[in-house]
Amino acid sequence: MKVYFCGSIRGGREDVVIYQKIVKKLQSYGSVLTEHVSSAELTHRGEDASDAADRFIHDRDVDWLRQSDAVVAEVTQPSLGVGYELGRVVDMKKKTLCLFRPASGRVLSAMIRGAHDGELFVVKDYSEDDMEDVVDEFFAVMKQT
Ligand code: 6K6
Repeated sequence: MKVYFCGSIRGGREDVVIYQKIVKKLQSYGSVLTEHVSSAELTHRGEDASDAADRFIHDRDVDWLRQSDAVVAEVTQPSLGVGYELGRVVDMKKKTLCLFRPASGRVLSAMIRGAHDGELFVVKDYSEDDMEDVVDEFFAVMKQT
């Protein structure tokens, strides 16, 4: 199983410790194509920006999205890149889980919350304490379908 994990990079790295915990959990289900998203060394600058490097990242990541069997996104920290990836995966009809922490005090974009269909695209409120249970439930349901 190939899992694509989405998390904010240039949108801000405040939640990187949570990304690490999610990626570790996802690795118990398969290979995580985007493990680097949880790297503590990667800053909000997302390495030095250049048009060529950004094109490479975009093309490689869209390719990985196509290859993935499931997509899991942490959507609490708003990120244009994560929003873009989610728009693309809706079109690709991939099984997708969006994880949002209401305790952050933020309100999730209607374009993500409103895309929830309970089957292919699932949006779940969670806390750090129940993250593992929410991920387990997602993959348990996925195996049944
Ligand atoms: C170089 C070496 C490691 O990372 C870099 C540069 N940046 C990116 N590398 C890989 N994926 C990226 C990079 N920048 C954005 N993404 C993708 O967009 C990831 O899959 C994230 O889920 C998402 C983050 O978007 P922003 O807008 O918050 O950066």
